[in-house]
Amino acid sequence: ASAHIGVTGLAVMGRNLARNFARNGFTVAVHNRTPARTRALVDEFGHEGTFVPAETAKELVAALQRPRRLMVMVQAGEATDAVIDEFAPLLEAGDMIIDGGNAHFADTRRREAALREQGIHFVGAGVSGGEEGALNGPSIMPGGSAESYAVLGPMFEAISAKVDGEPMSTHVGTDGAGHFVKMVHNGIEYADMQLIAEAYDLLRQVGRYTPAEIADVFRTWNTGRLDSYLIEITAEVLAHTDADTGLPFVDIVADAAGQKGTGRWTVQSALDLGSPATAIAQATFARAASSQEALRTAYRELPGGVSPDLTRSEAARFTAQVEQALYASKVIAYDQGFTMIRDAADEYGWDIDLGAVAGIWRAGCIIRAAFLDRVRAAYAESPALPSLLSQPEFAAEITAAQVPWRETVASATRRGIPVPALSAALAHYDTLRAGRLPAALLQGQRDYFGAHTYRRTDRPGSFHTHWAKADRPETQS
Ligand code: NBP
Repeated sequence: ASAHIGVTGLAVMGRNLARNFARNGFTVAVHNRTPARTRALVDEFGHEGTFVPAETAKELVAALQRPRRLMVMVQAGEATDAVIDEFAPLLEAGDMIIDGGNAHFADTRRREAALREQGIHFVGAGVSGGEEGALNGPSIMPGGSAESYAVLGPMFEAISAKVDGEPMSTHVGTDGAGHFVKMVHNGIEYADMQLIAEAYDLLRQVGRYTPAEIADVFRTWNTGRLDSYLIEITAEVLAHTDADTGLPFVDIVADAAGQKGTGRWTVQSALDLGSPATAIAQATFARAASSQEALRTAYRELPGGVSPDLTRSEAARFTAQVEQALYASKVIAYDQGFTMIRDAADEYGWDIDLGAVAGIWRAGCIIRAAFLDRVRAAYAESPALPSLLSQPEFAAEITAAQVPWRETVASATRRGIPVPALSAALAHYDTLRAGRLPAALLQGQRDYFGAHTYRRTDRPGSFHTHWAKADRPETQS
């Protein structure tokens, strides 16, 4: 047995990860349900490193050094369970199964608990960066036991993306923590993309800029605090012209957004945790709404607002406002994501270093952004920071952005331009900022119809008002 690691599942992700391991000097045993893929990998890329092709699960296991490390890169869901059921009986205590697919963290928790009974370490590892990241350096978010990270960490760190030599891999936390963090990464990605899309829409409809001009605006923004992969690719998409029609590419694409489910999972988890991830939720619903054809037809002719033309200098001023609104909303969306991770850590008993999470998102993943280095530093300085807005620098930026942020959302609303994520982020800010919320009235309503009781501001205890009685007496329970 000579292989440092085995990879089973050699579609785009598995094949590229196997090549990445091999290019970094690891001997990689490779296997796929359909053996043609295994042969194709070795034929095409065998020269890149040392591969040990295996036709069967038994052969793959026999090729692995102890403790055996087996990375599963198959379709998430039933396929992952089928592969685990096939391999687990061939492994022994101390061996490790790594699931690098996009599993739901609850499945990872279930699988980890079951395999732990057999002494097998099950490591749910979030792998971001798509096909390109898998090959050239992904951001890796592994969960599972600390013992498993002691063995796997150096291998993950070797193949991961780097920032100034620092690897984009860290032991996120136990059992499903890695897949949870990967899920939230994707939820934040949904919010970031939607916020950028809303900013584009405003520049187009209010500023009356062309897609090519907006591409230039994004290029400029990309040299400042918004510097990120998503802003960079947005500029490229907006600058692209459709070859068939000569029209801006963005104008010939059907405006119905797809989704593969990680945004939805994030929102479902946020609801379960009671974590107010509203910008992420609105971004997910915005995709859903865009695909509701019949509803859109039913609403289409209804009146909206008015959109007076701006002078060029007014448009330039508006553009600067939108940058402020986008940045402030982005800080809120990330803050919602980090809050969710903290809430989940409390719920599931994970010890998650939020600064380390921000750190491994600086490269190799879709939400990579210059701004994450400041998030990392903020949590490194105060690990218990309740919110990014508790940090003076972020608080000062949001304070400065406040008026233009409101102006942007107000302009959009007056004109009837939908800004669900920008306005949800602003509402989140105002909700948490408020000295007193109408939640007090909700408590009154709940007590009225359901005797749900309320707490008072002036003394401890739980109270109920007997609403049906004429004098509405209050009792303490
Ligand atoms: P797919 O998700 O398309 O899965 C294809 C692989 O799963 C093939 O190797 C296939 O084998 C294998 N497979 C299936 Br389907 N059912 C199986 C079964 N019952 N037993 C054994 N093998 C089975 O591949 P992918 O796009 O490379 O993604 C792999 C994982 O990585 C997924 O969980 C995905 O969500 C995740 N991921 C993907 C990306 C991305 O950009 N694509 C990014 C990040 C994470 P076969 O060749 O015999 O059909």
